[in-house]
Amino acid sequence: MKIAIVCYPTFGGSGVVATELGKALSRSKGHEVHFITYSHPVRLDELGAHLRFHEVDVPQYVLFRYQPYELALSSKLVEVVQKHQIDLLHVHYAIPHAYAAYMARKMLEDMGITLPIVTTLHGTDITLVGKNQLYKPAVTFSINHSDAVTAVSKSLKADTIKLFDIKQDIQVIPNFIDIQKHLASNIQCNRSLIEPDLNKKIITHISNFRPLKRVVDVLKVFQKIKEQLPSKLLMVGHGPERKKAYQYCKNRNLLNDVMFLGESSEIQKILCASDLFLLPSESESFGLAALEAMLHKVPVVSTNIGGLPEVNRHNYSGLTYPLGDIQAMAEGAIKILSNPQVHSKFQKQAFENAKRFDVNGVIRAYEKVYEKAVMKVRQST
Ligand code: GMT
Repeated sequence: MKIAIVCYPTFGGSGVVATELGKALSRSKGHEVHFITYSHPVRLDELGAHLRFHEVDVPQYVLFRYQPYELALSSKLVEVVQKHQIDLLHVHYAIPHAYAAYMARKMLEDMGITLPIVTTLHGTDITLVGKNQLYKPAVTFSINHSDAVTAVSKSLKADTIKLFDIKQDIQVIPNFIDIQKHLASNIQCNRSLIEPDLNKKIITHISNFRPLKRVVDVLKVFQKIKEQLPSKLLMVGHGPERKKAYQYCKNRNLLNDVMFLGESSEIQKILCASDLFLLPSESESFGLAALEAMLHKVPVVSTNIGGLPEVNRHNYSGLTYPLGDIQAMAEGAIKILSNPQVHSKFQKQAFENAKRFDVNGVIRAYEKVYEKAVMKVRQST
């Protein structure tokens, strides 16, 4: 099949999932995959005859206060679909991708070309941005006019049905990791590069530092852990709350124990050296970073919000707590970290839990959705 994937090219979860999905579809199933987005996706580290990238260029006109990205995207979609005889379009994130996809489909219809559209909902396109009254009609319309819709967790599916007037079936297909690729990668884990004192516990947080990630809660939990156990915190990522988090540490003399690493392409090296992962978010449709931590045998202490309990099983892969319960999160983390037997049990269980999300099952599920969408469009023409 020739599949075009539209996504955000950044470090964010939806872009990572879309890129890894495209790579896996091409590598293990022989599909031809075309990524269409405004810059080279960060995780797209291989290109070839079956894996292509098309940049959406938005001409800048001083005449316009806002440059029309959707217009440029839908025009690019039409161009790529025609040129490469694309069979199906898979858009990740409803805003504005599903909307632009619909416009492209309409333009293509005029040229006698039919284009099935699959939309995958990721989270903030529904729970934060999408439910805004300003966008709601466009998001509802785009979801209802897709040929198939998937959501990355049961929780996100329920939120979508609650917040929008949905006349579509929504299939839950979780995010994924690639166990075989991970095992084959054989990472040389050098913990001492991060912390020479091997007695110190390494705690990690990875996010885009948006307010909903509650990075100050991460720091507060860490402070409590540090009172009981020698430890170091790695803050990985960049975003609006980074300055606030840095200032918090500076004011409390924490900068010797907290490292701000920025956005990193060396997540594997960071996670393989980590003892615990913290994710105290106030909203999370899935929590891909937590799953990636589990793949590296890192237990997760998180909130029990949104899709997180579907990913992080309480008392198995880690522990989950109500939003803002700093004391409980710290006590839970200390319980895991202070006893080597308990820690090792959680490490093994975290990895076992990650296996439930292996790429192979997920790829097959997406292929079935694609086949159904193609059939649906064929039958209606
Ligand atoms: O919040 C982020 O980390 C970015 C955001 C995105 O759109 O890339 O992540 C969303 O999609 C990820 C992949 O499906 C999920 O793992 C995240 O939980 C989800 N974020 C939220 O729901 C807040």
